[in-house]
Amino acid sequence: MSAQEAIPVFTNLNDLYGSLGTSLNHAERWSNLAEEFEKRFGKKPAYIARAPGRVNLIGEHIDYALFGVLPAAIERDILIACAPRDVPASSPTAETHHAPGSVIAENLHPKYTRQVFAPAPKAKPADVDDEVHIEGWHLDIPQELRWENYVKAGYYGVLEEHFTGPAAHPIPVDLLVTGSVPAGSGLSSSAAMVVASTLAFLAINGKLEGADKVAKGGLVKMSMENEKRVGVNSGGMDQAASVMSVPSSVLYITFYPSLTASPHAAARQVLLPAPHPHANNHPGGAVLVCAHSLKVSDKALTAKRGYNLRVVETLVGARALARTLGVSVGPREKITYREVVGRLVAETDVGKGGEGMSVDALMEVLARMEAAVEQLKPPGSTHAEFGATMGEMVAMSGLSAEEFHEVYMSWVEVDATHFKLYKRAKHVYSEALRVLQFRKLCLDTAAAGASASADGNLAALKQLGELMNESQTSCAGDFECSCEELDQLTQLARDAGAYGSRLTGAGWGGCTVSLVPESEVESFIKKVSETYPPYKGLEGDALSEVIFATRPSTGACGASYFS
Ligand code: NG1
Repeated sequence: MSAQEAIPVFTNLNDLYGSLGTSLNHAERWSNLAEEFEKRFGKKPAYIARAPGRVNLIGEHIDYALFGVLPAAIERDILIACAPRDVPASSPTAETHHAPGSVIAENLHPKYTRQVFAPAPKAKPADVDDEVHIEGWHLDIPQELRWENYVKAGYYGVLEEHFTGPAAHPIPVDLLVTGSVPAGSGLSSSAAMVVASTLAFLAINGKLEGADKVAKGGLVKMSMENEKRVGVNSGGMDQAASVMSVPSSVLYITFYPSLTASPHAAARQVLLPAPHPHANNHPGGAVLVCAHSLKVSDKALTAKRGYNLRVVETLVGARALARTLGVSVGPREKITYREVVGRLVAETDVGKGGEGMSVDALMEVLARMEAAVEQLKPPGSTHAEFGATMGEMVAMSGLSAEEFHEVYMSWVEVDATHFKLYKRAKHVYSEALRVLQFRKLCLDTAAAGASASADGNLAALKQLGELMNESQTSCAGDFECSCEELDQLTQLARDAGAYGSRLTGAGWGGCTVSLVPESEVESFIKKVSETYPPYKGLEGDALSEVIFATRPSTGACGASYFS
């Protein structure tokens, strides 16, 4: 894929979802959204922005250490129907919904109420003469969790990037949101919301056309920045997967030395994601099954002790490790674990548009890191479990307390007395290696033509499953981002016949992903639903809401109105 590619616009659902069967499942949602929009706003939507959630096969909590990951977009998505609102010239602009760039945002889900808001231009600096020069925008995004925060987060970036300077007036917008990605499930509903919102505001303001149009790479970058406005210092995997994915393919995303996302054809050949759980045209393939633990994990609310704390532990650990390995780090630089190994082996062409070291070289140096991270263990074994105190961590960083707080603590809030640098590093390096082993297994198996031989394919699938299981163990033990429910559900999935099963996404609740023999999907789902206690009593649609086979889908796109 190229970051320069334009965001596609579809005019029919078959092209969008890649198959007739799948598009039929979605057709009703789309037409219902368009009809409701017309009912509520008195006009047809001019554009429908779509952004999918994603499932991550392997590579958890390593995107912000700049290591590659292997996610795929899922069919479940967020849709935002929108249209410009005509504001009569004579209308009083004191009314919020008549102000420039004002938004009326509605949600098809009745629990999310209608919101009306308008961005306020920031005062122009005293030395700028221009009467209409806009320096920046203010859009109130409260700390508390509110659905429209995600809409505002997407809008904010569009305002800041495209509507500053002279006479920059965003147009008033009406929008209606609907979504099928379960919230707090680790399937990236938040990233899908932010990508869809960013896309909707770009489209409605004409920023997806012309010579300066925002392309896929630009949308990923804007969405990553925008998501930071709603609470977490996200690593970029979700936004990249939501924007760059192509149907029926796992995506290999790298973040260093630059963002690249390549559809992983070999993974497709080996895993053979099925268009439909009943499809049996490829014996020996496997399907991804997502299962919700029904423990809701709210990353934004628990960020101080969860996600953001892990980001800090991971970044400080990288600096501390660099020091013990004699790798140079700038005084205020937030070096990442990926950069540490790059400098360790004197990676040369980085920063000059080069691709950095080869995958083989990276695998080789990652294998050496298992021993190297031992140096991050604070003295004393109990200590190793509990981690370093703030004082010890500052000392390990080699910075003064003041510098340390400025570089590592000023941009994020954390709530902890001990920081487990060793355990987090152990997870990050081993997980980064597992991603590359997973990728290599797919490539080797496909190259050997083993996907045609049942034995070869089965052996590969078992090994892929084993890597997923190891990832779960590492997430639970070293990164401590699993929970009882996820541990139980992944075990039950293996007992029910999955090759491998692990949490997907940030963890602490949310979904698992299991690699399941294609021919056994139905019996697998049945067994898990009978043995996982929170699924007791669920059947029909209620059951398929929480456990479902999924097929990698296309990335973010727009659609003109469908009848
Ligand atoms: P979830 O919580 O599943 O959307 C989060 C981060 C990812 C990545 C994973 C862990 C956001 C938007 N996403 O995913 O970037 O770090 O955790 O692998 O914060």
